[in-house]
Amino acid sequence: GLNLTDIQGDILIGMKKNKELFFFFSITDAATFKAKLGSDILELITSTNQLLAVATQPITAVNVAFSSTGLKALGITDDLKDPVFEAGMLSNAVSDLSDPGTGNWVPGFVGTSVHGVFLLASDTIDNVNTELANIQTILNGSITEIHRLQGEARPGDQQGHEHFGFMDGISNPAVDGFTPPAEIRPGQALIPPGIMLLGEANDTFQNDRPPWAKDGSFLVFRQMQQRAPEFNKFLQDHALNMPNMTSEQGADLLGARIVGRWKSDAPIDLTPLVDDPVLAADNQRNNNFDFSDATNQTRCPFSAHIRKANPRGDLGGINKFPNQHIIRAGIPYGPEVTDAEKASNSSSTDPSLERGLAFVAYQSNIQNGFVFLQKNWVDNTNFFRPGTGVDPLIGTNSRNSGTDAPNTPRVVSGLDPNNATSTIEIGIDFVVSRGGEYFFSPSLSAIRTVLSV
Ligand code: N7H
Repeated sequence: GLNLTDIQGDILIGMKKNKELFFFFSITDAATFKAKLGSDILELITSTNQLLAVATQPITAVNVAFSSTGLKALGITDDLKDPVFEAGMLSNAVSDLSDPGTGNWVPGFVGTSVHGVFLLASDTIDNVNTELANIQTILNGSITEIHRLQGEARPGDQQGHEHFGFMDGISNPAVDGFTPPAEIRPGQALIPPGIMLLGEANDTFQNDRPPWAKDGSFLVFRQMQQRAPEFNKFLQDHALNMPNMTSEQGADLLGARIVGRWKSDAPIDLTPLVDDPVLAADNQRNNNFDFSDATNQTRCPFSAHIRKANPRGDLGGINKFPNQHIIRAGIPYGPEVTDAEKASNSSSTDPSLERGLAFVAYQSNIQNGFVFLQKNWVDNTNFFRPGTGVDPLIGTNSRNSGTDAPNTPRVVSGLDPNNATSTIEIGIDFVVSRGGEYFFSPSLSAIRTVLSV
């Protein structure tokens, strides 16, 4: 079995708290940092095992991960065998991730000064800030802050939903040797542990990594701004015209077809025309589909976000592409849409009103995981059929891996259930990349025996 006391808690199970702070730092005094990492920080790091039972969960869960420049700052020169991690996100954001450049990036992500990130998760922001202050005191000036992003679950009945209103974070793959067989949900992919953890079974470079890298995982971080008022306005303006549906219902249907799930989480492949909250709440049914209707898109468009990001039966079954899986562990950030934004149908330019998704994805091979999903599927106009278009939800008009010209509206087909070949032009990006970085989330023993010595 896996050594769950040695694997950081966010990777396989997720810290799953209502508040999570991402604190990006630069190491300014490596000797002090290493000494404190081993003597005092290590004992604060939350393992997978600790998160499994409520009784052992700390008040504030703490994880830490390092960028490739961060590992170098600590004097680590071993090759982790992941060129995408090695080069950093700045190198492939345009070529692989369709970012239009770094004009929209948080300044701290531009460059190579982010050495690491602390992930602090708890029930309250006070708890998180107390733990951050504790860590900063321990580290005694050996790091400086580059950027922080305070994630928080949305309030009231929107808890668990992201800023476009959809339930998120439901479909992660089950991991062989970790997920108890009785808890594997019908329709859920079951992947070998090495797709998530370096050095485990089916890791591409299982026998080729430095031994200390075993049971670590690569953490992809992206700050993805969501233009919720613009998204909602688009749905209203392009509400699908269906018999016996109000225009509001037609707008909801369009949203569901763009995502592939209703706001409740019910998959449209199972309930194509009307939301079904009972189905959504049923763990045995809400993931049990494989897009078997591969012809006329009356159930789910080929372009739907969840079909682009995990095509399931389209490519011959949920386990046919075993390397193309990530575990998502993100959380929304930013305030609710204000009345003024609602009234103007546009996102405020006030930085304190920025909202979106603090996107986190784990995998053992960034090229096969996140980059493949983003480049070969999400941003590829011809996936999984010629003319499908890029992902209508998170795709951008500056994409470069498709066949459409950059900076023109993205043309998406299949969204209208009445006419699968008709297309919709989307002239605005609903999601704007504010940048990010690639990190390595090491095992606790790696921190003890290598990173802190
Ligand atoms: Fe997506 N959203 O909240 O609307 N995503 N996603 N994602 N996503 C999913 O299954 C969303 C993004 C995947 O197995 C759901 O948990 C938003 C990126 C994958 O069926 C919803 C953003 C990438 C799945 C969203 C965003 C992915 C998935 C359905 C950005 C990878 C699982 C609920 C702001 C490149 C698919 C759920 C499956 C599901 C949303 C980004 C990938 C609602 C708003 C960048 C693999």
